[in-house]
Amino acid sequence: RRILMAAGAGAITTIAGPGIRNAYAAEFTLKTGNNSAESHPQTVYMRKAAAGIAKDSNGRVELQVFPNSQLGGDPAMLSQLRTGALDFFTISGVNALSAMVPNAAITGVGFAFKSNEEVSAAMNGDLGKYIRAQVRKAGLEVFDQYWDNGFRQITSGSKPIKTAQDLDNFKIRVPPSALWTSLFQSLGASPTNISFNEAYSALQTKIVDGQENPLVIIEVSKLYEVQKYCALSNHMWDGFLCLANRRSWGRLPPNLQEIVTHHINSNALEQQKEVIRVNASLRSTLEGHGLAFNEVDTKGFRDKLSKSGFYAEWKKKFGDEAWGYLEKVTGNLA
Ligand code: X2X
Repeated sequence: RRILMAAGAGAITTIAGPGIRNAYAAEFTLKTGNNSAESHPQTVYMRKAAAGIAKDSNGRVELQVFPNSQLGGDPAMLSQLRTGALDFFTISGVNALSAMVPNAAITGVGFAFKSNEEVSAAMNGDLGKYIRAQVRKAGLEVFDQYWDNGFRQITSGSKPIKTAQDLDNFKIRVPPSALWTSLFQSLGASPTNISFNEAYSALQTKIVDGQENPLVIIEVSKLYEVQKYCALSNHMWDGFLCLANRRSWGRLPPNLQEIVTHHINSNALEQQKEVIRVNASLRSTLEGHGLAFNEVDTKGFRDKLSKSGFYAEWKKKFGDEAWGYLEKVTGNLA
């Protein structure tokens, strides 16, 4: 390979065909998947990580990025990760992962975090450490830095959502997750679990009236095409964990593990900044696409959650240790 490279890249282009491809393959090929669009910062920065890994490993490691649920919905990608068909997978701990690691969902407690500073303190502190330990106990590897998704907002195709009452019987798509279902049931809505790759068509065919996601996703996945209103509810913060299959990871020698870890974590840090920046700046862009924005009666939402017993129920489910790490950052949530 080195000799051919020295002869010039042109030579390779000329002779490379399907049968010859393997002669130039990396020593380690790793596949990673996600449910985000190509232009979502999650995909953009994962591709940057892949480029850095290829460069610093002198081509020995190739990280192939499959965005946009190309490999299937989140539950399917999680299964592939567990068997090793997929080596890496970035997914929200509140999403399908919570079926396997229930306490990874704790960041999704309604109205827990009030700012990006609180999120960062929690995820870089005891709560993040605790969540990653839970993931490892379940047999998966996880990188230390989280990837940001952002604070979530409710969109609707039928009517603006301003008060908790507006959610009564509102048909809303939520990811496949017990916490998400409980949160919206407690708010009086009628949630349906739908993987993200099927969310757009569920909105388009009006199987559901609405969904909730950060503005970046509403923009890059063009959800504004099938929704009319956006309520700035900030009802939940969400992020992604970069997971790895343990056997795939173990195949890499330590020096290559170090290169991969460095690029995944450093790009996650850049991705966090980018998502915060974009989520904060997209309102006028989305208004330009015809989405009508409104503020919500946050206190009314929170009161409804408290009265329904949501906080008490999930405190019991997550347990005192995990809940303690959360409240250390957020203050009392009951
Ligand atoms: O499924 C969603 O709504 C998404 C893309 O935000 C997550 O992965 C949790």
